[in-house]
Amino acid sequence: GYAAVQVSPPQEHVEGPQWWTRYQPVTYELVSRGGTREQFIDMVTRCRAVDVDIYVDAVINHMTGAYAGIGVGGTEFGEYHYPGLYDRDDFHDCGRNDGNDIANFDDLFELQNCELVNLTDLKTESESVRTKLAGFLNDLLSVGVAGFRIDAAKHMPPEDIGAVLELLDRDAYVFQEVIYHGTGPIAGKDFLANGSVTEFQYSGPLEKAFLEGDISAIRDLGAGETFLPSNDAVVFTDNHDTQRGHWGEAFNYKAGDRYILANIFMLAYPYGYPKVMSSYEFEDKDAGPPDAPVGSTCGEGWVCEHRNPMIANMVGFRNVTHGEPATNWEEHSDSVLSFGRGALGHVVLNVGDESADITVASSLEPGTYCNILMAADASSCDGHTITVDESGTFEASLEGVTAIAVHAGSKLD
Ligand code: LAG
Ligand code: CA
Repeated sequence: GYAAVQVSPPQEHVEGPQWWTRYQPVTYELVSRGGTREQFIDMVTRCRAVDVDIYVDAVINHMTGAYAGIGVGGTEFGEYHYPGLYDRDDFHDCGRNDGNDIANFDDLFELQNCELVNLTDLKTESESVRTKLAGFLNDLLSVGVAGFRIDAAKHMPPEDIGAVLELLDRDAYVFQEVIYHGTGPIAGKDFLANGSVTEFQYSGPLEKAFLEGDISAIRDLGAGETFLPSNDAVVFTDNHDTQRGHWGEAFNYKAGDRYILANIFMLAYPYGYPKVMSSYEFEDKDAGPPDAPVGSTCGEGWVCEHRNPMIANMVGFRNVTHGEPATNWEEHSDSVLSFGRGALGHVVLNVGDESADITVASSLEPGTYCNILMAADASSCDGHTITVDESGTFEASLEGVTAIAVHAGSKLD
């Protein structure tokens, strides 16, 4: 039931083994560590055929670090010179700090006009730059891409992003990466005219609830004044930066069952458009992906969180419960939570190490339901059911750090 997949930047990038070389564009040719243009189109086409959209991570704020080098497609580039594409005049020269780098992240001019970690900063206010950026995005749309994550959106004025999007040949789903934690010179909401925005305040409470076992941290999650409206927010447990501890504590697959519970909560809780992270194993935070091609090779260095049955089956839960608000929120203790989605679904989460036996109030129809976290389908549900009585009540027994999820489609009788 996944609606879409966000893929790594597909354009030509600098050489090097680190994962982040893909965030240094050299040209807008679709040739990258991920494959050739032909392979990219093949992926998009096969995904579309099974109703899975592709969202491209669009790096449009900058090009490479300010140095000369060679791209993975063989293009030689110089400092502020990208053959056939951009020259010195197409880049900002903010005249601040040593070497034009952003130093003060609380200064809006600096944020938008200086260089993010030495990356050559495009004049997104310029007509010719905008035309080139739109040409890149339109090329992606022409091969069937459905949407974009606008990388480093906070480093461009919202109206510059809007002007590029104006030039698109057709509608696309757009979400902008704006790292905002409630304070600063520009907020996520300042970008809403262009589309959705990442909600970076979402994962902190999740970590507190699921790593530390304190569910009060996720009570009314998303209702805070500085949070984006639910319909405009993209939420995630972690992304490729935060899972490496880029801005705060790392929270990722290494937390095991506690991480899986956080994903179960995210997919059950009706705030934002949830994004499940899918990773490869790493120790060194700069390390690039394994050589084994992803696909049939989960386990060979690829974590494939998205295929974990507990996470994957919750995508079905989210689809079934779409449109229903959260109901019957019950905190049975500091570490045991249950809530529902009206008559369409219910979850119980035990974030403590101790087992719990509880009575749960729900709005479910009476009957026997299969716990979708434990069973692939109804035939394997023995020992994994709950029975809802006439009043909507059911008894639940949970080991430490486990959960139960049921929905209208998992009703057995
Ligand atoms: C992003 N969002 O705003 C990406 O999510 C994030 O992953 C990107 O940084 C960043 N903005 C630029 O697109 C990543 C790495 C950086 C890396 C950068 C460029 O987190 O560490 O910088 O991509 O590849 C690297 C070096 C820097 C160096 C820079 C330029 O780490 O030390 O200054 O390259 O040479
Ligand atoms: Ca900029």
